[in-house]
Amino acid sequence: HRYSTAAEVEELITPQVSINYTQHLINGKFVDAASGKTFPAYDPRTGDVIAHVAEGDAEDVNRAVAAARKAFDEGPWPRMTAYERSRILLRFADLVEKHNDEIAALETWNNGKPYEQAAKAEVPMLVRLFRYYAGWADKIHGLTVPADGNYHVQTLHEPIGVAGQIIPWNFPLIMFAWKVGPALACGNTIVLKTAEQTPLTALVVAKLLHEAGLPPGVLNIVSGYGPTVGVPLASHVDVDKLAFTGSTDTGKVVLGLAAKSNLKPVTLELGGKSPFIVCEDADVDKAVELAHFALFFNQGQCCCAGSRTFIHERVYDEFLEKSKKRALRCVVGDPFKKGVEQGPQIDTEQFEKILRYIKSGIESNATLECGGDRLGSKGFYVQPTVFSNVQDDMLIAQDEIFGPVQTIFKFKEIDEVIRRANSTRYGLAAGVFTQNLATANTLMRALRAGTVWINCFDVFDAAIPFGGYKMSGIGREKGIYSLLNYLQVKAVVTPLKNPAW
Ligand code: TXE
Repeated sequence: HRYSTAAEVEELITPQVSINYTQHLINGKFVDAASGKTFPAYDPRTGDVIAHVAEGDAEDVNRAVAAARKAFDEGPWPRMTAYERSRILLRFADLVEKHNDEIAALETWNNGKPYEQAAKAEVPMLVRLFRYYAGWADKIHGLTVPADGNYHVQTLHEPIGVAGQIIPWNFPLIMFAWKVGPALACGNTIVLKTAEQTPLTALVVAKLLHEAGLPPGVLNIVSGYGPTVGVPLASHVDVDKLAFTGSTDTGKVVLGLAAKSNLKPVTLELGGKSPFIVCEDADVDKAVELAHFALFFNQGQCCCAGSRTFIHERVYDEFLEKSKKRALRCVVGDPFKKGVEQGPQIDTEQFEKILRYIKSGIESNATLECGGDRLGSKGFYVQPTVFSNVQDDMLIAQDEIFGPVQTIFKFKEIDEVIRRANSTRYGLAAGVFTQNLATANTLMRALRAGTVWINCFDVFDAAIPFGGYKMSGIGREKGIYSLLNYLQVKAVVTPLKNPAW
């Protein structure tokens, strides 16, 4: 496989990037961990340590929650005018835009995603999302309700309180935006736990939020591991709402912790095994390109990756041949270089997990069309891999691999592919490739998934809701739907003195 070298791809003029923030952010200040401990952050290109970051535990979570509680109970944030909150979010978006390239470079350094994607997609998506929710801040309001009896009835939409938010490492900035944007627009305060693999960029953008005017204590960030920071946060009785994105197994754990502590409502965005269905009438070249993107984008580390590629038997052979060629053309290499499509996986754990699934695919007699091994001897690079002849009961057909491994299935009938696409514990997304309106209409209704992309994939506008059916999660993020996660509805009933009026 092609491993890009400096000679093959044009060198990027990498923006100067330095790591200025490694401490927790509590009550508007950067502070060391209570224990004084730190943990390493890595460069996935090499596995080298690039920073030592404050390592949180229950004491840091307590301090952060106390700050968030005070900022919520005593203000000014929830009591500020909605317009003023909106203006702070807009100023923040402008500041991020100004620092776009440095933030993107830090994201690439710590996460391994291609710099061009970080700079042109991830950071701009954060900006767009904050502008979107800034637009909502002063449009959140209750209703006047025509109830029976002589009463004036209204609803107040109030912020829910202190939000605990736990995010993963695959899109550190987008996950930050999806969680923090709507929570702030509604007037909540936050304790955020970033993923231990990617603690750095959230601290930089949080600093900018404060520069934009966010009062201290409104957004607190505690870095560290799941068992030592995530567990005390999910269990905290002063946290009023929990939002989590990550694996289904950990989602079950945090839901249990929320139930056992104070029954805080929980939204979960979990794993997936999304079908990508190419019908017999599809333009094969376009379908190949889109199916490739649906799976390989972000090193295959997407919860909604189109990871079960179902191909109609009439186009199967041609699709397979072209998909294999496409995977072999994929340029893998240093994510800071221009033209690189795939960087390293996030860490050694994910890297080894992917190689184990590839081995399992080979052992279960799926046909390895290309790839199948690590790439190079340094860092966490995996060859773009394609399996054909995949059967529904194979492990690689059922589990989330979360890497650059495309699995291709053959189907004959629409009813059959609907049944097979739905026979998974997940239900996050689905892709449908057809030019036939009736087929598209049938599939969009029949597929049990939170998003159905028709003749497109991974379209993530701020206004489009995202979330899962079944074990892919509870609730929706983005759009108007996310606001509901961060609001309480209060019914207010007043007797009418003069019912005639
Ligand atoms: O996930 P975890 P990991 C899937 C993907 C991946 C697998 C494992 O298949 O291979 O999950 O990845 C915090 N209490 N996804 O181990 O553990 C953790 O510190 C509270 C899908 O990274 O779920 C991090 O901040 N929190 C996914 C966050 O949970 C805990 C994105 C996610 O980590 C905790 C990432 C605990 N007991 C992985 N244990 C998606 N939906 O996009 C861990 N955490």
